[in-house]
Amino acid sequence: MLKRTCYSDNMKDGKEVVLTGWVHERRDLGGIKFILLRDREGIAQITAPKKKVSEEIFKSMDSLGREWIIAVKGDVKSSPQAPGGLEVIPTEIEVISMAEPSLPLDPSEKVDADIDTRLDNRFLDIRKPRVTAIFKIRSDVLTAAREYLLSQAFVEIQTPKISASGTEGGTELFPISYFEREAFLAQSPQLYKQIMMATGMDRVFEIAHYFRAEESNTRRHLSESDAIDIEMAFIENEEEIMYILENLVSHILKYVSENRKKELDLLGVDISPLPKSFRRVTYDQAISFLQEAGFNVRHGEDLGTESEKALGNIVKEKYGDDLYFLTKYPLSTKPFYTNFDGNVARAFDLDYKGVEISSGGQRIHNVDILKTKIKEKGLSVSSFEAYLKTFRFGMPPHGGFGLGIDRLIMQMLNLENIREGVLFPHDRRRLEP
Ligand code: AMO
Repeated sequence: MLKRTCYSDNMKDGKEVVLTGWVHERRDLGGIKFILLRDREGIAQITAPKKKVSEEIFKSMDSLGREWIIAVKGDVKSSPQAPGGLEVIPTEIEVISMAEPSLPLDPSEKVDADIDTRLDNRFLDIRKPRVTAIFKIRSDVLTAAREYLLSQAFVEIQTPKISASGTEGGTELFPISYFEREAFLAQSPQLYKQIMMATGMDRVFEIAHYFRAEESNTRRHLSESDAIDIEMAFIENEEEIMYILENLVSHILKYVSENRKKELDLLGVDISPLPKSFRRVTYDQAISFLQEAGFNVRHGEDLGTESEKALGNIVKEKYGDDLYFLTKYPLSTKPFYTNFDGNVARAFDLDYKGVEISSGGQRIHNVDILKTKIKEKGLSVSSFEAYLKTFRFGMPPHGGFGLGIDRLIMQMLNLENIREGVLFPHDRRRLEP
């Protein structure tokens, strides 16, 4: 097999190259034939003028089908009309793998496909340069997140994904049979990351997969999703956590805008301007903004999807901001572990263009108060024994957040559906591929 010497975006005029990739398109103008060859980094034009290539090559180009995999050896020439201003005059073409002629999805995007057809044929869908671009950006989001958190003395950890209890409210749990007992797939690393604060490790983060049995099939919920979670100790208030979160998100956006210009252009996305610190909108302000705009929202309730979306538009119109914190929620809307001042939770959400991408806050670190709050939420103290024990032998004040990676990608890249930014999304209806 011919061995690839470079990707399509790294060819040099006058050099001999071997490219490997998929037949994106074929054109025959009689005296000259073209193949558009697609690889991971773009599309290269293979140009075969009858007079300049061997008869064998000229003929063999007719037999190639769409999405066949080929290796092409040839000479690079400048050509103003070709993608990237270069074309390859082939001296050898090798067929590596053939494709059936009737494709279930068109990777050249000449024929539109709905989201279900795309996801049913995800391996073909991801061949589209615009879809590949999303996953290159996603990889950079994780690189940038690790870079920032490590620079702030966070230690990366992994915690169990099989749990004895839920953390974020019982209804969204996936029960599993665990030998003779019932167990659940992890909804978040909440209890473990808090337990880590009793170990002396101070600042930890985890990037992992979580499971929630979301009943409704919305454009922003998945059964399996990914998150960046942090927990940090010796804090005075939730502002210290918000500081880390805004700097983390700013770093991610900056990193992507600097390293993925080509991919962002392909997706038609401009993620500037890049704010360093994000506006704080209190829950009370948010409710008044929504009521003034005629929305029927009641003080004391969590904001629903529609209110969040409307608030996103209001904040954008009033202040020009895409990213903003929602602070000072009523305590009743937050989980049992949330610290508080009276009826106000010391917790926050981070919204991006009207969608919640993160939530977090300062936690309760007094074990007696924690037990009271567990009971108040109608949960049983005994099922939290292993967690509660760690609060009895020296637990510093602490807090953290969970940042949904899939939601961040969806909002950053203006994707219509969260599923577009996930390789193989699973939801209530979809378990395959
Ligand atoms: P929360 O439940 O708000 O907080 O989740 C944190 C973030 O995770 C993302 N997310 C989801 N994304 C896609 N599909 C889902 N079904 C889904 N559920 C959640 C969202 C959300 O903002 N333990 C707390 C975090 C903390 O306080 O540290 C928690 O899990 O972007």
